[in-house]
Amino acid sequence: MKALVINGPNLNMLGIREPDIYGSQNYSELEHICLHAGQEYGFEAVEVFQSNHEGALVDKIQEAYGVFDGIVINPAAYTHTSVAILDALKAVGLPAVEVHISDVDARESFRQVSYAGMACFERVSGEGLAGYRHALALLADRLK
Ligand code: CA2
Repeated sequence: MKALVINGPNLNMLGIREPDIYGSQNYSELEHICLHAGQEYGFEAVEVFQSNHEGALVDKIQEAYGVFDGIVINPAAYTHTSVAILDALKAVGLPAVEVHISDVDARESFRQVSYAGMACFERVSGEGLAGYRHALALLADRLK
């Protein structure tokens, strides 16, 4: 079982600003949580990727085909805008879990639309960085 964790724009800024919304842990801690959860749930490998660029996120999803068994994705702002990311997830057909650090449904109305979520079998939202661990648990259950 191999998992790819994908993070979208500005998530590399975690811990630097807006701690009231996204917490005070930084991006390295997010990576650590994912790698640790991967071991805990029996993944042979977990790769954690981040980009601020939509096309790079699409490329990474495509490259996952035949390499990874599932995807955990926080497309960040592209959640609410990107049909390209939705299409890439559909194209590779890998089981995917959508994760958000904040509770997007309790925020602005524009955050309540998720294109990527239409290609995901589950969504985790509002659990902070612990949500990544939860998402990997859901993915492991699905793959077993
Ligand atoms: O709650 C989430 O995980 C989001 O995907 C985060 C995105 C936001 O656009 C989504 O609506 C919900 C924003 C990520 C930006 O992260 C920052 C971290 C620190 C400082 C500023 C932004």
